[in-house]
Amino acid sequence: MSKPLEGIKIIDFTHVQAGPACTQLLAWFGADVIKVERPGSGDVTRTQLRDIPDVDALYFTMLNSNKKSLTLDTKKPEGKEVLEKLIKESDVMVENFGPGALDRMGFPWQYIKELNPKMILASVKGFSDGHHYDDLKVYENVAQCAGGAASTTGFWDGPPTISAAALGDSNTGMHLAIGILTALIGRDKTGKGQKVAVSMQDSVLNLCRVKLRDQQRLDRLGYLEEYPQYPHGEFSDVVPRGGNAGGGGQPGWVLKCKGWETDPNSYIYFTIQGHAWAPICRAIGKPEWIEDANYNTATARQPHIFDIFKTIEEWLADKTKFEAVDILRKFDIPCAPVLTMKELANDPSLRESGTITEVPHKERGSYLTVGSPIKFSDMKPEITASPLLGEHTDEVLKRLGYSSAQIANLHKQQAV
Ligand code: CAO
Repeated sequence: MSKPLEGIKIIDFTHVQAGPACTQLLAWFGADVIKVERPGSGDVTRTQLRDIPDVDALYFTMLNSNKKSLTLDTKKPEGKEVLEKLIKESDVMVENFGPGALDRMGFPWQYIKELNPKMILASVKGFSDGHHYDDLKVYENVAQCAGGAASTTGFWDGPPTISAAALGDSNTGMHLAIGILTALIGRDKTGKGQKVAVSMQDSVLNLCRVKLRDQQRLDRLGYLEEYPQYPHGEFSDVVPRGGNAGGGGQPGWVLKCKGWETDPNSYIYFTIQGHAWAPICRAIGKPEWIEDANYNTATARQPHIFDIFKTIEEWLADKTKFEAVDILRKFDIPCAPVLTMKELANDPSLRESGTITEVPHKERGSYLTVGSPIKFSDMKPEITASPLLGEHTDEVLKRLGYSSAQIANLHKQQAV
């Protein structure tokens, strides 16, 4: 089956996570993605947090599937020449170097555009161009702090907290992928390429949209009724950390289940959806609360919401998280067990759908990775292994018209 992005040629000049996550997604959907890496070392994640000596680390393999690897020292003249040829024949170039690195290398946007007016240059930086921090190098957690996630995550009596979800890295890569696809559609109409830039700060903030909503509500009202601080605690003039409170109009909390004393993940997330109050009362054996004026509206419940959660926890005390969810699902209550990475890795439904997938690799044997979270009716992306360093160098050079003798010479000149 042909894939929608087949024929789209992408120069993947990315490293670490934000850029590679973007190009990996496009490769799954059929794009021809050539990862350009420094000879000898390649993407730093090849060697970071290795679990097997001398074999590409999972950090690399899980972010670079379905790609080709071309080693090229783009600071040497012969490397620059190859990159120029690639730019002329490609559709997209993706990069996430530190600020100014591409310019210093001799490939500013102006020049790339001259080489190929149809080229789409897609860049990730920590901060957007012109921002007063636009000279900073940025990693995941830095972006979470700069984008508003850290100040609003965690508990009010603890420090700002980082999420394990890659809000700064992979999330920015996903934004960039949307930008690239938009620019490709735009190019079909205008015949012209353009530069697409996404900053990690902006991408985190985009996901913290509801917290900016809350800041404006707080400015106006002085309180936020769905936060645990209401009505008994204090609010300052900034959005506080709300622990595990629900971010929308539905109160919710992480509740203990049977075994929580020894299993740190024996919890469910329980949501009190306003219109589901009667089923909730029936599910937890409190039918008398259905019509009780102290309980039968969201406003009436809010002052003693934590007593309500405590009662639900008492009901949960003799049920595992899985048993609890099996009961609550019959009452249509939005809830889920708190799942561990081990449980997710072995989840038969995720294996079946391809969201967790096992990939054979030339040197590792096989490894687990997260497959495409996007499902199509007419296409199932097949996840193939990440490339070894320089695995496709000769193949790509041949495609660019280099002879065997020229390739051998290039190898000599590029040797580290
Ligand atoms: N051949 C020759 N040189 C190469 C090369 C190649 N194939 N590939 C990269 N380089 C050079 C670059 O030209 C640059 O050199 P100069 O600094 O001398 O101009 C250098 O390698 C890379 O620099 P860098 O600033 O990108 O790398 P770093 O390790 O110092 O910083 C990071 C890493 C991620 C902090 C920085 O790249 C960054 O801020 N990127 C933008 C934000 C981002 O994407 N962060 C997310 C990373 S995922 O957590």
